[in-house]
Amino acid sequence: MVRALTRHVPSSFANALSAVPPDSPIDVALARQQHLMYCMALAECGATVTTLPVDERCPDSVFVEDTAVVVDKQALITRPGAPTRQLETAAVAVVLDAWLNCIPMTEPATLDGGDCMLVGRTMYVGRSARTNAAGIAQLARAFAPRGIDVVPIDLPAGVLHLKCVCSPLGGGRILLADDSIDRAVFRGLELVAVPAQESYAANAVAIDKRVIIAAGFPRTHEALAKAGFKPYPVPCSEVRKADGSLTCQSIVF
Ligand code: CIR
Repeated sequence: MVRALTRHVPSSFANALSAVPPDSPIDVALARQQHLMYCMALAECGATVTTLPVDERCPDSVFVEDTAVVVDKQALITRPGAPTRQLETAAVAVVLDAWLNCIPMTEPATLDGGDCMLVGRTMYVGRSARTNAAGIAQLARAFAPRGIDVVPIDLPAGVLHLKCVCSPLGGGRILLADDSIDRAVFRGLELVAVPAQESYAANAVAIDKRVIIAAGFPRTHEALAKAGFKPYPVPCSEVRKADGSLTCQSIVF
């Protein structure tokens, strides 16, 4: 059984973090519609979806991916790198604890789940403004007993998280934006290339052969279909204004 944990969009999402102020303000009603479509796509792809209630104190809480990293039946509850996001983890830990063995990350470590990409038994982790060396060390320690090899990766300038430019497709395959991370880093993996002008679409949620992608990226859609996947485009204009995309809206395990 595949589970997906998501979280409802608060009204305070209008004040979510963004590196650059968006051209137009976040439309919370539209964000809620798009979130619903995202949850429906997860269900359509075979996941059993659990959606946590709204927490108005946490504008960025829809980006639940950043709060936990799951491998097998174990979850590392993170300390998100943005201090305003550290309140988000408590509710996630409570619900994950029903299904998984949860380990809390401790100070001074910080890490965002968006920096972690599991491929087979390798966990690639971005060294980012959100994920520090102590966070990477605690990640490695948490999952070493499960045979996970942690591989840190330097991110290109201006990239928020590792999975902004790549995401796992299952079975040793990844989606990777051209002109982002050197392909040599992923030697041995099969790459599905996303053209540089569609790099936003390199963040996608794969469940078996089905892949939820951002709507409006025809070349990525075509590349995935050609590689044997079934793409499910969903609109995500509003999360994009807050530097979010697809994987960040769920924890799939
Ligand atoms: C933030 O800056 O933390 C949020 N506005 C966006 C987080 C997106 N998370 C992700 O891609 N994993």
